[in-house]
Amino acid sequence: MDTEPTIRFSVSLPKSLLDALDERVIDKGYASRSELVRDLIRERLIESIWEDGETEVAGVLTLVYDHHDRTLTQRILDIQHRDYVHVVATTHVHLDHHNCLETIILYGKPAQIAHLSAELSGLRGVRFAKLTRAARLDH
Ligand code: NI
Repeated sequence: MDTEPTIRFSVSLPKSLLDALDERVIDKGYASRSELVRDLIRERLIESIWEDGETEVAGVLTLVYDHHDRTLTQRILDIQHRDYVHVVATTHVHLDHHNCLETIILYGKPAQIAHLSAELSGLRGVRFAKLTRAARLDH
């Protein structure tokens, strides 16, 4: 990675907002305000890339589901095979005798990823589902 110059700039905030920021710096274990602000800006950039809808993005879908429901396992597999162009990788963990945890890394246009993710998340027998939005960042 090439070393880009870091620019300092000042920001005016109401005191209470700055206090809330500092609280978050401490709670989350950040080394400095700058680190936290950089992360917040990147989060917002990723959100705008997703909202824009034109650029390909990545998503990580986490599912926890009932291992004993064999038709569910089959439906999860069928959907991924049908939409294989958007499925980059899958990791399956047998959490215990009853629960499977699966992370599915998805890649494509935001609408495609959101649709596929909603389809998998909405299957009967899925006990937990969460999509983490990610994207390529140049900064
Ligand atoms: Ni399993």
